[in-house]
Amino acid sequence: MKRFFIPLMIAIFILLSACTSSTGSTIEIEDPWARAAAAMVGEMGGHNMGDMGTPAGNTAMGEMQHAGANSGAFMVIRNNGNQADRLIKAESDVAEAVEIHLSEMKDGVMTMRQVDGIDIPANGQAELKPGSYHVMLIGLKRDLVAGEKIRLKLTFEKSGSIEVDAEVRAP
Ligand SMILES: [Cu+2]
Repeated sequence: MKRFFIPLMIAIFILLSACTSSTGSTIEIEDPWARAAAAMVGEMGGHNMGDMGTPAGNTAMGEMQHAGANSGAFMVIRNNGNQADRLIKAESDVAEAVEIHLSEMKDGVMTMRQVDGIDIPANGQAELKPGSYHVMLIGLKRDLVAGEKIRLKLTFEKSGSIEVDAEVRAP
């Protein structure tokens, strides 16, 4: 009996550790959503950008009023693990390009810039919200209509890729 016992314990131990490591992701995405926006660059979008004479993404208006063709996605990213992780990439089929951005107040003006990633502390969270970190959807290929869902693929340094459906909400 004792002969079997030790190998059995070893086998169980290996199984358990394989399970916990393959469960892998300790990342949880809460309440993902994207801002409704029209893809077309028509009367509004087109000439507005030209008239302003400033590069997109560096205007005083922040992400609220990009020419119609952009949108933003927001969520809370929870890390239930004991190791810090980092969001390093975001992708979606609905936009030509997807970047990770940070909006900030600078001298009373809302600006935003691209960042390399967003740290998700161990047993902590990062909040992506208007006026702060966000996933920038640049060059919408189609309208984002309130009520529908769009697929986002988020890639983390340690946890790999996670796909989520973000609900489109009216601005
Ligand atoms: Cu942005």
